[in-house]
Amino acid sequence: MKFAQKRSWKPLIALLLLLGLVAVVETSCGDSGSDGESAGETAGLSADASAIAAARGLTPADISAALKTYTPSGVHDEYLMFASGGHSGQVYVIGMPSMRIIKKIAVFTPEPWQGYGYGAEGTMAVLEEGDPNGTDIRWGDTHHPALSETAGDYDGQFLFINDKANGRVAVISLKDFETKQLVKNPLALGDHGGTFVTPSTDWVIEGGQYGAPLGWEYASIDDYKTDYRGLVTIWKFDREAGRIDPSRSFAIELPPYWQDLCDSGKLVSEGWIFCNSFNTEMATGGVEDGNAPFEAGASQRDMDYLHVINLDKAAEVAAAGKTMDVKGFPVIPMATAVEEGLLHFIPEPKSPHGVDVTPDGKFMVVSGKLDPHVTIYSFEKIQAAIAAGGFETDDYGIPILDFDSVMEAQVEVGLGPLHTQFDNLGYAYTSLFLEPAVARWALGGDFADLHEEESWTLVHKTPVQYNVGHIAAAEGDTVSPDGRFLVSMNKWAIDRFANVGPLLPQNFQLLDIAEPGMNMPVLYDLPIPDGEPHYAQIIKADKLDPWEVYPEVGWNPHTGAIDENAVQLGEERVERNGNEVEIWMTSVRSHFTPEHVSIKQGDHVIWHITNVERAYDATHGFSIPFYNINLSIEPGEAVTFEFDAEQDGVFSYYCTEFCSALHLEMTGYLFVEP
Ligand code: RUQ
Ligand code: CUA
Repeated sequence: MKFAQKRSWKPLIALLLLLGLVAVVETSCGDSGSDGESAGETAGLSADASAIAAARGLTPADISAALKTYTPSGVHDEYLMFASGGHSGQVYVIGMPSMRIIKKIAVFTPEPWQGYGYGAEGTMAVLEEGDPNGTDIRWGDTHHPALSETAGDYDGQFLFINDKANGRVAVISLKDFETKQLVKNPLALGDHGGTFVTPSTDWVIEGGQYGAPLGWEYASIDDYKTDYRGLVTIWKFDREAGRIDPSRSFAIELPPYWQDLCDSGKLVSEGWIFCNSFNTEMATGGVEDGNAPFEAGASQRDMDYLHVINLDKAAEVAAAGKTMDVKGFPVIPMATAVEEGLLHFIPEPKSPHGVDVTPDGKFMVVSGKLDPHVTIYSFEKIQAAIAAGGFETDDYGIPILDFDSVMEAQVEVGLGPLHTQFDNLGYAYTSLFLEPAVARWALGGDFADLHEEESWTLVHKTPVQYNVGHIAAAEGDTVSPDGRFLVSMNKWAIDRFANVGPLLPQNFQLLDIAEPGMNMPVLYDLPIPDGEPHYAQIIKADKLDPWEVYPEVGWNPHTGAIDENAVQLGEERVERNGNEVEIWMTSVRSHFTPEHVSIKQGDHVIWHITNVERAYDATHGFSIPFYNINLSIEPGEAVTFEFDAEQDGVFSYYCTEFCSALHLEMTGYLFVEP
């Protein structure tokens, strides 16, 4: 009788009809709430459908959620979400609304399926260029993915993501979904507020985090105020090359506050960036020596500082060479930034975390973890305050704008507000870590025309399970968000899934935000078996145009051209030059040529393989035991690896992808004669 009390079934029946689930349509759909009827009878569902719903204990809300997310076999998702893979150092690609995981992109961590970091020269080189001082760092704490933009809209060409733990930024091409570049920040060992792109992707912003001496020198913590610094790094992106160009990049020296997240201005505020900070107390910790722990020391003040940076001006100053050199990298000194008028602070409450610019670029929304409000600043008022001058300054001489003169509004949203996203209905959404919930609130300014609620007011909250960090809405960081769907990226999963031991997955919950007002239900829970994915961006799938196979046979994905050692069918060979042996091999269903390779113990081996297939999905793997070689060679791809044959014996190499009926026969022998 559970279903008898539910609301009208008519919309649901219409949906079921669309899906062909209703075999028998009753002419008189019972009034909702009529006593004594079963769900099926009330709804006019087919006997089959209502029996399934009853057996599984599904409510009408469940069935509606299923209908909104179920994606039949072969039907593609309308959106793709690129989610940070957290400590896995990778990126997840997830279809929406189905919430099916479609791919994992290897970024900072070797990944065997993709043959990333197991011999293939291109991938080894990418990983190595991210190594600080030549030290192998083989993981990352990925935080904030950023899709490339053109005129403030995702353009589907590139993805950037940072590694908080080691202060690195990655560039991924969305032509083949492969990592092309890792950039190690020469100034800092860690970061956080990255990556964020400017509306045309001229610049990729990497904000800092914990104060430290620039260039990772040693300095005593007693000299924190003089020797430790904060930082924001501005990487130049060369779209043509598909790479960050460190030689045209620069950084800005900041006080040793802990810069946190950043966002780029857009439209009216294009050319500006906004980074928040905490620990303006400059607490230095040392709880073991009787000092206040960081958590207390760094949250004493009611206000920290939003950093307002004129990026266009900073780029001019850097180009004019008004920089200091730290480890060969140009840094605009704080004093220069003040002199040039490119850096201002705004007080922001309390223990700030997220800063997000509205789609029209007119407002900056800040959340303080310990303040139940979001605070909204007006870009116009910020400009007026800067023009008016007459500022107070902080200890480092940075001008501070008056809070009241630049604040537009505050909205009380609830406990532990963190991050804000936007939709197409004039609403903003803020994650509430402590409640935990997602709050919908009504924007003001030009957005007021889009909704019926009063500007700058809370509209609704949907509880989420549990402890939400970031949220991501469809096209939510662009100048024209799509609305419709929002994903709550929850850090705790507790009771949502089967017990899998003390280490639990994270929980991504899909929310339906298509309707205005108070209806904002959770539709789906997706467990993410990696800790801890932070942020995601969601792009309309039809904006992507990836290759199905590499453009030509012999393609090197890391140079973006035909490889000089590409091998065509019939050109396979083995050549010896002293104790160096070079092999040119092809792969095609279902054999490698050659199938026998005979060398001597102690030889240096250079091995090229070209997958000459032109068929979609005809990938071959290649593995050699003992030597830690494992490749994935996609159709058209040319790969090279090298090793010293120190171990003698007979080694079966084989294709690791089940590519054909005779895949098991796709093998060969490497003979290493003692
Ligand atoms: S952060 S959960 Cu690393 Cu983006 Cu706020
Ligand atoms: Cu090629 Cu299996």
